[in-house]
Amino acid sequence: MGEGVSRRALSKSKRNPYNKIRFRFANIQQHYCKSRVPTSSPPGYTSTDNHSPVSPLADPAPPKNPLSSGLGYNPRCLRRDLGPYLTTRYTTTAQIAAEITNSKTIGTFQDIVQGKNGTHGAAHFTIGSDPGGDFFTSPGDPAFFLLHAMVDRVWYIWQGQCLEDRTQVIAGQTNMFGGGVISKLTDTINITEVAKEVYPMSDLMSTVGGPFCYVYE
Ligand SMILES: [Cu+2]
Repeated sequence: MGEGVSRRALSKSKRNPYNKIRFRFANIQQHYCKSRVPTSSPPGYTSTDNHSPVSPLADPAPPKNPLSSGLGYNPRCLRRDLGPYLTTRYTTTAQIAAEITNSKTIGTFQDIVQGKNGTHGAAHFTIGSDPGGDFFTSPGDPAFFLLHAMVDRVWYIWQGQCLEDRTQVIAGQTNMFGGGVISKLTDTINITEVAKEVYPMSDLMSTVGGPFCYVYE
């Protein structure tokens, strides 16, 4: 969805189930983009991305970051480029159910969910734009956290098909894109600035074990 889309144009497609969401985001854009650099936010919303880009895909491209690391101060309006193309193909209930029921091992499950036509990537590219479309800085868009809560929920449902066999299992390598060595449950997770605790993977496999205590209903 481009920035110039009017509410009236959006309201025409009444059958589109994404209408509600699109209205919401259109409102956010209209609110925040009145001034070039918003300086305050209504309660509950984050309006700006203050750092990045690192590897932008947005068109038009966001302004270049003053630091090569992408961590320099670079405030600008958050943008989204919502559209139904990917969601109607790759994040439907039927597709998610198939990802769960067709995956007998954690390796297959994560390869499908995170693969080319999987729900994870499709959800990211549905948000897209800036910073959501930047592989390295997509958490700068608050919608990132809703998206990943859904990925967590899908994993939770997959585990629930056989808790004994599917809770303490991981697959893949220690680096992205197959680099590093095979991951083990004794490998530790250290997210430095975000949380000071360091946990072995085995503590993080269950939503009701280790430091967690939540369920999806
Ligand atoms: Cu993601």
